[in-house]
Amino acid sequence: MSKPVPYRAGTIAIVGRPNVGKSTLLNHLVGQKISITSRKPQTTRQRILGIKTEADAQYIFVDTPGFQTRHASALTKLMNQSVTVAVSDVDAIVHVIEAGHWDAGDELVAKLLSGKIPVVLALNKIDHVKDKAKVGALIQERAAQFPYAAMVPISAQKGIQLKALLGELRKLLPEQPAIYGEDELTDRSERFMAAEFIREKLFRLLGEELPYAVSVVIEKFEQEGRLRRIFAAVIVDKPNQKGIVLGEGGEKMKRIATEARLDLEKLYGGKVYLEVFVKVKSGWADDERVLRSLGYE
Ligand SMILES: Nc1nc2c(ncn2[C@@H]2O[C@H](COP(=O)(O)OP(=O)(O)OP(=O)(O)O)[C@@H](O)[C@H]2O)c(=O)[nH]1
Ligand SMILES: [Mg+2]
Repeated sequence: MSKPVPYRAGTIAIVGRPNVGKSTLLNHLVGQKISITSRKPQTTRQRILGIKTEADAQYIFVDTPGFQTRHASALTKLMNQSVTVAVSDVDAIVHVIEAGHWDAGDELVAKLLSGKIPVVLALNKIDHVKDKAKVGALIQERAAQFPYAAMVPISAQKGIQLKALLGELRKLLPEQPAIYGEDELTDRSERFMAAEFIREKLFRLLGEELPYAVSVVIEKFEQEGRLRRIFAAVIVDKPNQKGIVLGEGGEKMKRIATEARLDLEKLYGGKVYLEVFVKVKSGWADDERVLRSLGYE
């Protein structure tokens, strides 16, 4: 008779330099959009859990901000700190890099990994790589540098080889019962998700620099049956940025709010009434006290 498969559950930190596809990976693994993504680096600012429960295992993924050296501010300091904390207290780590590419940013992340917690190297965006030999060469090079538990080329966006990645991760989780309920997808509140989804639209719809000068606070969140009524403030750094966020005749803000509302309705499974204002708070990203009041940990 074959032995029953033991149940495994544990926490896995997803780390890497900015923009390698960590949040895209978390969303695909969990099967639901939880963590915001954009083509701009430093989209994720705070740690967020994404929980995947299967018949034989529960994977508790921790998405983290991209570990970085640029834009030194109190905000980036807190972002880097959250990565350092995340990698110290988990059962396994996925280090995400771009397939066929290794640079100083990746090296900096590798230095955070002590060797005590097993690391799986995920070589992401393979759909984007023309020269597959480069991926093989990098795998050999990395294997000589660090005792990875596994190395898996993947595409987070196209869902390529994610089963193989999960298989490797399962082996690294302790045998224990599930920690979260079957229907739980994240540890974050609906309020937090609302602020994040609005921030995603700001990242996607504003120019190159402005997204880094904005933050979002939920001022009121009410629920009446299946309707959520949300009042949010977009915090900008300088008075002239207010007009840019609003756009001509408020058009830009209208689009930001509409796109955020549609995403939130999908996430909550109910109607959303969303009102978004813009407020000026100078130097918010440089002041740790202001950051804490805005909800940054
Ligand atoms: N071609 C391709 N693009 C991808 C893949 N995975 C992610 N991307 C893109 O890479 C960009 C960054 O993705 P994110 O998931 O926001 O990256 P991140 O690592 O979370 O970034 P930060 O939170 O800023 O550190 C987005 O434009 C994604 O669509 C992939 O497998 N293939
Ligand atoms: Mg991210």
